[in-house]
Amino acid sequence: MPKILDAIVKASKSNKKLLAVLIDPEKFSEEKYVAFFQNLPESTTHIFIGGSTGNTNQTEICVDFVKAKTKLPVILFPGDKSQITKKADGILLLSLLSGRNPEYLIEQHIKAVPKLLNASLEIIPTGYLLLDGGTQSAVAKVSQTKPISQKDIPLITHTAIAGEMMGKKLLYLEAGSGAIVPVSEEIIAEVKKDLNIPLIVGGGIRNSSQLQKAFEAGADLVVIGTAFENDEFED
Ligand code: 1GP
Repeated sequence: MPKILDAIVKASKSNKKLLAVLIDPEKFSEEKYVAFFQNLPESTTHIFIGGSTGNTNQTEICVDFVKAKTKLPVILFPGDKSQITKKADGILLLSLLSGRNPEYLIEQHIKAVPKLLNASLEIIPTGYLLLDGGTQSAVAKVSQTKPISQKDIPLITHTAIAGEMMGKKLLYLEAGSGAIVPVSEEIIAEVKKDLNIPLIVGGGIRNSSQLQKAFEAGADLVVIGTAFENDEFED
């Protein structure tokens, strides 16, 4: 039973908004994250763990710590297969549909199979679109792909719908960690119009007004990393 996905789909259908806090295992340390968990917003529904670089060991230390601190679902959001650990509850199996690098469209997935086979991790096929967030993102650098311009709304919407038609269960619009310009409300609304799977939005969201606007435009789940990591989120 795909419990995590079912809950996200249900929430999306009943317009209950979800908030994932993202932890980058490379930046994780126990001292820093004790306070982080004390300050976690009450509205947090998921913990995502992952980054563009980083390895299994760092990810496992981070997952163990997080699981001891919270009962929220812990979902891997891996930059590559080395960040996969069975200790989490689920994994967003990301296909970087905005790019044309086979490594992130299929190669990493093939290499991940030995780790994923027989693991109790819930695997959630996710279409992942990198949009231009106004600065070079770690995703663009590591994946060696170009983000889609936020002006090219037809390309963004068609790529998102193609992802759904290919069987992805979630669609993630990413402006890149630390983006200067988050995904625009116009794009969120346009993508949401014809999409029948839950929509995730992340990158560069630093305050509750931006968070609210993303939800109102149609995001079902918003991901926030940097602002919480640096304790800079403004209410
Ligand atoms: C990055 O979308 C996430 O993959 C979160 O971005 O770190 O800018 O919040 P931020």
